[in-house]
Amino acid sequence: MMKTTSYTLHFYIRSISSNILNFLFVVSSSIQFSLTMTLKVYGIGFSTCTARVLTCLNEKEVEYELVPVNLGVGEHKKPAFLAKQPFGQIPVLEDEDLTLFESRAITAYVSHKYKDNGVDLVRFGNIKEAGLVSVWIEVESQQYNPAITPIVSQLYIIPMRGGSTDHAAVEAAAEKFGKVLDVYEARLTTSKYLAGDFYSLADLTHLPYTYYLMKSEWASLINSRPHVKAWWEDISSRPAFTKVAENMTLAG
Ligand code: GS8
Repeated sequence: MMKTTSYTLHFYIRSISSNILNFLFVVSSSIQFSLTMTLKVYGIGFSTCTARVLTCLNEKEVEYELVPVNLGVGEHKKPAFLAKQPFGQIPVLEDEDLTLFESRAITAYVSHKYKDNGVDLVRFGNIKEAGLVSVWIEVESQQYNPAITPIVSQLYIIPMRGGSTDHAAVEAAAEKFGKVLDVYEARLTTSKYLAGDFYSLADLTHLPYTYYLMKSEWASLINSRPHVKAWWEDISSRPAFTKVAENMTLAG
């Protein structure tokens, strides 16, 4: 009788301790899961290149923490930040032991790492479509961005830093940007989006600078080209971007 009671007690204690162990295992793995899963983006909501990264993370339905970098006090030029981004610019992405900078490279990484989440931004299943996505990502970086940046910079960034807009420079830049947009207009008469009839990283990467341009009188550059205008209205109304745009407060 004594022996049976002792066995039962022993079994009971073992089963409680194994339940506690299971519980602790579940708790510790979920803590570990959340610690390893949360990406950190160092940047600021109003920054165009930060907005590019955040929009991509939203499209891929990936959780992130935005770690503010105080540009006003030059935090991005201090050693702690330079250790992450040697050129002293935002954004930076930290994924566990990996540190990445250059917003377009970050969006490519996120699109590949989270292949099975959200929208397929780089067309994994189709090498030709993937090739066209790469082409238009390059076009943004090599043609569109250099042409639009001087306009946005003159209108918003220089005044934010206490300078004044050089309107002659804006007009000269607008003329050059118009020529780039003529190529876009022709392209967008043949497909709904830049790389084909599907939304991709190629479209996404254009969002932040164009958003600020559209807040200015130079929105007419986009609005006067019907296919570019329709494309803009489509891509800028995606929830992944409208959420980010709420913090893009550089332009009134
Ligand atoms: C450009 C980064 C950049 O210009 C990228 O990440 O795509 N090619 C890089 N960052 C700007 C903010 S962009 O909104 C920046 O950090 N400016 C502050 C500075 O240069 O001092």
